[in-house]
Formats: sequence, C-alpha cells, structure tokens
Amino acid sequence: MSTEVQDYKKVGDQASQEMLAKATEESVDTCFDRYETQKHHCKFGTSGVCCKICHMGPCRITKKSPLGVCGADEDTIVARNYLREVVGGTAAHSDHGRHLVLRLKKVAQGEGNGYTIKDEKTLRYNANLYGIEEEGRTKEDVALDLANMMLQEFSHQEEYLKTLTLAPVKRQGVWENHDLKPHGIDRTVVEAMHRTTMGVDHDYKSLLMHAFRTSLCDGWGGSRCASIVSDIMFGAPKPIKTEANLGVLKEETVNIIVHGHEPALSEMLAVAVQAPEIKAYAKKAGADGITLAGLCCTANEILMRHGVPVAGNFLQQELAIITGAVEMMVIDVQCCMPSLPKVAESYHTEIISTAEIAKTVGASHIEFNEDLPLESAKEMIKRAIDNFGKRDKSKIEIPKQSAQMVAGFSVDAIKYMLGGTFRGSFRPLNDAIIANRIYGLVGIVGCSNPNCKLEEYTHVLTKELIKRNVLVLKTGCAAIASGKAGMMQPEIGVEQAGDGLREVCETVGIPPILHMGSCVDNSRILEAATEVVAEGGLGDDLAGLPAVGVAPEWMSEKAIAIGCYFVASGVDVVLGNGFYTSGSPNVEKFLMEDTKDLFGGSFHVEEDPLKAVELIMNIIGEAREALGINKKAERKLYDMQDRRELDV
Ligand code: BF8
Repeated sequence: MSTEVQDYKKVGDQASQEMLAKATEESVDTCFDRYETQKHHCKFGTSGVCCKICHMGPCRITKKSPLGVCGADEDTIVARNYLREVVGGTAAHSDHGRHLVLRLKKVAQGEGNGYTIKDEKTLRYNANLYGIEEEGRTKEDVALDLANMMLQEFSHQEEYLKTLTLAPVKRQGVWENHDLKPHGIDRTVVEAMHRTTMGVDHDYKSLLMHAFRTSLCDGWGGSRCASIVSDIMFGAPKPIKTEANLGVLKEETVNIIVHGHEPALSEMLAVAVQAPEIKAYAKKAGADGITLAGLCCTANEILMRHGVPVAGNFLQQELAIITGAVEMMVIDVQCCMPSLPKVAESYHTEIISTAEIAKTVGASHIEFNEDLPLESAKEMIKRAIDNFGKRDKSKIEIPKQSAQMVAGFSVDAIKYMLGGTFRGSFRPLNDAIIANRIYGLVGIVGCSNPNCKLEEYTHVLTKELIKRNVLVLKTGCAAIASGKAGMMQPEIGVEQAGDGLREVCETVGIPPILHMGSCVDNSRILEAATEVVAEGGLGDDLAGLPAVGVAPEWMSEKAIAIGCYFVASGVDVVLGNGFYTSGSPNVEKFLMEDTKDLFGGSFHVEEDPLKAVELIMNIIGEAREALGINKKAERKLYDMQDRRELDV
C-alpha cells in the first residue's frame, strides 16, 4: 500500500480547501496537518507484526527475529491483531444497536418519555420476520417481545444468532458447513478477546475464521438491530430532499452541528428546534432562526428521516468549526476526533459530549437525560443560542458550496419505488439486471481518509460505475461525498448514467445512486441483496450475485468488520487501501484468496480507482456469465410476453 500523501491543500472539494486555507491563516491544526507529521508510518505497525498482547515484549517480527518471546510467528501476530480490529468494529456497531433496543424496550413498557413507536408497520413487519405473533396484539406488546428477542441476540450463550435465519437458505448452509454461525454478540466478542490473549489461539486460520464469525454478529446482528429499531422508533426512511456541505451553515442563524452515530439525541434535537419557545429564544438573541446540521453518520440518520442538512463527513468535522459560525457541536459516539475542543479554542464553538461512554477532554459533558429527552434537547439548544452573541465576526467565513441531494432509500422505499404500494417488489430490478440494462449492483461505503486525495477515489469510481450501467448503493461518509458533489440529485445522476441504467431509473423514478443511510445501515444492503435473491432469476445465494462491495477511502475498524461480513456473506469487497496484514503472506492469502473458496467472496485491494472499476466490472461479468445472463443489453423494457419468455 502506498502511504505517499498528497499535498493537503489538494483535497477534492472546494469548501474543504477554503477552510484548510483559513485554518493555516489562523494557525489552527487539523487532521490534514497532523497526517503530515505522522506520515512516516512505523513499518511494524502497518504490516501488523508488532505484538503488545503480553508484557514480555513488545515483540516485532523481522527476518532476524522471526518469533516473539513466546514463539508467536508473523501469522499468529498479524491474525490476532486483525481479529481485534474486527472486534472493535463489531462492538461499536453492536453497542449502538443495544442502546436503541434498550430504548425500544422502555417505550414498549410505557416509559418512552417522548420516544414512541413511530412506524408500526415496520414493527409488525419485523416481528413477523422473527416469528413473533403480532396479530391482534397491541404495538407495545409486540415491541416488547421484539426488544426482548433482540436483547437475546446479545446474550445467547448456546443458541445461534437468530437473524442469520433471514439470510438465503443456501448462505445459512455455507455458515453451517464452515462452523461460522456465531452465538450471541457478547459471547462472540468476549471469546474473540479470549482467543487473542497470550497463549490461546495461535492458528492464523482459526483466528481469521473467528474474525469472520464475529463480523456476522455485526452485519446480521448489532447493525441489523440498530437499523430495524431506528426505523421503528423514528420511521423507516423514504426519499427526501436535503442539502450537503459546509455551505448549509448560515451566517444569520444559530448553527448547531450534531456529530457521531446514535440517532436518539439528534432525533430529539430535530424535534426541539421546531418548538415555538426555542424559535422565540433564538430571535431574542438576534438570530434569524436555528440551523441544525449533521456530520458523519448522525447526519445520515437525521437526513434520511427529516431532511436535516449535512454539514459534511468525517474529515470535515474540524473544518466545520473553522467556519467560525458554529455555536455548538454536539457529539455522541464514534468517529468524533479528540482534537475538536482544541480546534474550538480558536473560535466560540462549544463542544458538548453527551454519551456516558464517550468523554473528551476539553468538551463540556452534558449527559443526555433519557428520562427528559425533549427538555434535555431544548436546554442544549438554548445553551447554543446563548453562544450566538459570543461570535468573533472577523473569523466568520462560511464556504458557499452545498449541493441538493435526495436520500432516504430504505429497502421498503426501494420496493415501493419499484412497484408501488400494492405491487412493491424487487422484480423490476431483477428483470433489469437479467436483461442487462443494469449490469450489476455495487455498494460503495465507508469513510474518508487523509492518506489519499479527499473523495477523489469515491467520485471517480461512482461516476465510472453508473456510466457503465451499475446501480450504486451508498452509505456512510461515501454517501455524503456523493451528496456534496451533487451526484445525488436524481437529474444529474441520471444524466451521467449509461443508457440502460438511465432508462430504468427514468421508468421507475429512482436515481442511479441510492443513499441507504449510515454505516449500521450497511445491513440494509444485505437486506436488499437478500430480497434480490428471494425475487428469483439471479441464483439462490448472495454469493454469485452480480454485486460487489467497495470501501474506497476507509479508515475505521468498523469498515473492516463491514468488509468481513460482506465477504462472509459471499460478496467480493474491493478496498482502496490495504489492511495492516502485509507482514504475513499467509494471512493476506487467506483474506484475498482462500475466502473465495470458503465463502464465495474475498477481499481485493486496488489503490487506483480506474483499475478498481475494471476489477469490479470483471467480478460482475464473471457472476453474470455463471448466471447465464451475460448477453447484450435488451433495447427496450420487457412487456409481460417478453418476461414469460425469459430464458432463466
Ligand atoms: O460509521 S463512514 S468515518 S462516520 S466509520 Fe466514521 Fe467511516 Fe464515516 Fe459513520 Ni462509518
């Protein structure tokens, strides 16, 4: 993997460039500067051969010292480190899910304190999926059973994760045959830490298999629970218009940014900013209203449901403060840089940490009061309004750039768009794939990372793929990147799409790039792929679908867990930069090759986005060939007669 860094001023998007220039003028350090000082990476770290698991070391594997003090070789050390990264990612997504499930339980018990079951249809649909009797029962009773069932997904000691049964039957067989089915999430994570402690599991293959087993707890467990419960309590997303990039901040309004991942607080803030007394309070302070905007996946959660604008993605969190126009940044968990209070020292911005498990030195910690959530949210907003008068006007500079976008494509919303209320199904999508108007499906997910030119890879890849008739599904910061670039305006996306994809998009009214939500919502991509299999005509497993996952600019342990559960589900995953595994050719071979035989999908690393496009097209082409659908695109949409004659 190349660690060559671009000039930090060469970030792709203009708004970020302007803020970086301002940061330099005002002597404010950002992650881009710190990347420069950190860029001579330790080769033991990047190759994964540094072991700090016991205190006889640290041991580092070299040609001259090929074994650690205990005798662990590079394969054991690299695989152990890798498994611990997967554990980190799985734990983060799952704990997020757990908090939401616990909240749903309280709602069901009549202690919602402002939270409700907003989407009864989604509740009953999912209760049915899990075999929970719902007919003739109150929504609270059903929700209580569902919440208790989901809590057991964490605590099962002997039973397997129940959500696995929602996967195609053939996939369940693959997991069974390879002994990959995880027990409860908590048990699996604890076991992973046990396996990787000194003197336990030393077989790299056994360690890596547990990495894939653990990852299933994420995609089919914790993340899936998080998405389902969020939809039940806050509403399943539907297509909604909004705007993205730093230009959504306004000079004349109080600007509050919500940043992190869990939607519970941000949902309440979205409600509270609408309260008449809050609006009046802002007016009294001389502001022309309040702008609530999101960053990272909290942004994705509230934009998918309320159309709340997105200030930016991961690498823009410091840049938002540098506008000098942010009164408050409310952070919860995950991807919130510890540098935020330091950056905020140069401005009037107050950083408020809100989660008991996520404290940051220099931030004011105001724990979110779960018993009085709306009041708690209003107090926070009033505090932000009080900061409005503390602005240093000479430091305010808000970039003009922002782009309109459409988001909100839950699986249910896609089904509805494809077939309407009464005929909602994936049939038109499957038919379009079979007829080669849509060549395949690609999920582009994950972060932004200063180790490459900001968002360039994501943009090149996205544009090239839609041009080649690939329908793109997006989540996380990769989705925000496309939103900022204007690619999520259906008209613009459609204009850039190839003829076949364009025709389908225009006919059914979907854009060629579908924003499906936050990173836990990658479980929606699995759900969509499962629907495609169930619809028929494209094989009987997730493996073999003309579909690929890509994490172009990933940086987080969570992205590794996501990649692993895609691969374990049979989907090939292309990474824009590699893992910390190069110190063990055996581990790399297992991840990049052996997994293909085991699961039907494997990892691939490709740093060049155009070469990645070729690689993806080849993987999809091979899948189409195997399915017997690699024929020339049909020139028109099928009528019923044509459909009956389909040779599949
Ligand atoms: O969980 S894409 S930088 S914000 S880790 Fe973080 Fe990566 Fe963004 Fe959402 Ni996902």
